[in-house]
Amino acid sequence: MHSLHSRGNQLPTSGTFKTVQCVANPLTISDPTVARRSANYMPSVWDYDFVQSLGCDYTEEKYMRQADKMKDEVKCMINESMDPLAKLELIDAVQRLGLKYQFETEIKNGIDFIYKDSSDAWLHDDLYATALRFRLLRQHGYNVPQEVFARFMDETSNFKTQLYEDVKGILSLYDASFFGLEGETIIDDAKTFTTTNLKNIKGDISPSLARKVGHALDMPLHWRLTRVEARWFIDTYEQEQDMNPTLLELAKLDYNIVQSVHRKEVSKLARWWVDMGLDRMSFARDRLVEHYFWCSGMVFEPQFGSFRDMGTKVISLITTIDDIYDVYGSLEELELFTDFVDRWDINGIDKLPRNIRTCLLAMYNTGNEIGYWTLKERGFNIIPYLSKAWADLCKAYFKEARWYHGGHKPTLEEYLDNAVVSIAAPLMLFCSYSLTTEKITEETLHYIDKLPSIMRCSSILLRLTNDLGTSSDELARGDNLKAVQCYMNETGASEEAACEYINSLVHKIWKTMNKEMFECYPFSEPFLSANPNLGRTAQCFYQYGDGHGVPDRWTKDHLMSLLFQPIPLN
Ligand code: 0FV
Ligand code: MN
Ligand code: MN
Ligand code: MN
Ligand code: MN
Repeated sequence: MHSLHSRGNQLPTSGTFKTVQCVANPLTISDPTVARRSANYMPSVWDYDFVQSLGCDYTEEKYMRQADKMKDEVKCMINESMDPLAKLELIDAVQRLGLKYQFETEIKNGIDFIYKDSSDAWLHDDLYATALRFRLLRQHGYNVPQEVFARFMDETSNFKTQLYEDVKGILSLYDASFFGLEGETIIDDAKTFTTTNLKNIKGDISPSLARKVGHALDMPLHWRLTRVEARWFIDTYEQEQDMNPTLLELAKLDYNIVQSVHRKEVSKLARWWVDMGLDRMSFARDRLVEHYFWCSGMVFEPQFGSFRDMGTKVISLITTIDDIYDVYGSLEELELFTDFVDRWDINGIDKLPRNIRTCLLAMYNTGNEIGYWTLKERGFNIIPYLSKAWADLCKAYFKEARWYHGGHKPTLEEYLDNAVVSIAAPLMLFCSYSLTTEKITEETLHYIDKLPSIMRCSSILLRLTNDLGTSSDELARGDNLKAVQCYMNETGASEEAACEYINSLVHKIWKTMNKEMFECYPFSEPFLSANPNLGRTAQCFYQYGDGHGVPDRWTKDHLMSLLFQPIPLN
């Protein structure tokens, strides 16, 4: 990819980002006496001229026709009658190839059929099949009891020792165990048992199985983003003895078609970002392409481009304004800023220095444009709700700034109460509802404003994984205590033990999220799935550290394959 001007390689390594610097910013004209800090974030990995010039090769008509033809074939394939295990394996492959959204009806019928099928002789003693059935049924809303695994345990309620040989079965149980609910001790045991066993496999296994085990230990299937998994699984599926060539070819073509849609969107957004001049705010993270990844992680399906368009703008402003509160602004400026947002009134903003004023006006204008769009397209003005979500966010930011400046050390509970808001997940989830829903209602907006459990889980997942990935740099730079440090303070635990505890909370919150996905909520897809998907996106960004602040490693690799490199077709 010679045209890809990656600037990643010339950049300093992460150690240098911790330096705190006081820089006099020449653009700040109103108050040159304020000594401003800088987080020294690295510049964008992506060249915006390049991003704006992206073509979208696979949106041509001929590819659509090819895909439609193969889609018909795959529909018939899924509908065919076959033995239950073969059906489950086919559905699993279709989903992992990223094609679930193309075959919702066929998959649902297949799953219903499996659920109603009372003959379970085919499952007898087969851990692999039992766990596969459990995982797929739970994923589709059927609360299969954990006791289906009891027959694989001995009298002492431990998993039987002869299972140790069955790596395929253990791997299947491992992926199933992430669908557990609070209080399900068999599933908890299964997760511990399989994790330990997969990490210590004795004896020979095939290279292909070893690769699958490594992939699952790196991140369980339930926590993976659809598009990231699809890119990996397409390569894996191609190597399988019994793979279906039509299904594989459709998966590749569909991947490229969706990628073309996304390229077009991100290219238009790069123009917006540069036109706004926000790429030149030296104190803030310049992360337009990464912000697009956040939105496409929440909702990837082609028809929801409006959310990705406006959502990326909102996230970009969130990050810029977060950097104002955390690093750039003085407490006095932050108080003024918070008050303007709370009143949603720009009269008097000239009291603020130029850079901060520019960001405030960008946020205000973009917010009003989004409100205009919903009014025009949906007949509903969301500005009162959107401005409240922004005000709640800025108030939470301001509280953290005051904690930092006052040296306040909150308990974990006090911290999290505010931190689920300051991570901006409620604002982004509000956007994903408002920008993907045809019939916006006042009742639902009020309900969303109260942060129902499913949204709270999503927000905590984002907050905790962010804290695990970013807090060491944040504390070195000067910032309020984050989850890890609050817990250390409160309990006297070591940093290692605190991180372990926060990590255990991530597992716990996922169990609640799993339960919430069984509940009835007054909203539908894609908003429903945007909640767990936001958690998954966060886990992808922060898996090995701060992949958002320092995006030149795994985040860059993901973006290369998600946006910039089509899969070669036969
Ligand atoms: C905040 O990073 C930030 F920019 C995030 C989390 C981007 C994604 C946001 C959403 C999907 C809503 P940072 O670690 O600076 O955040 P805190 O809150 O710790 O300052
Ligand atoms: Mn921050
Ligand atoms: Mn912050
Ligand atoms: Mn802060
Ligand atoms: Mn952080």
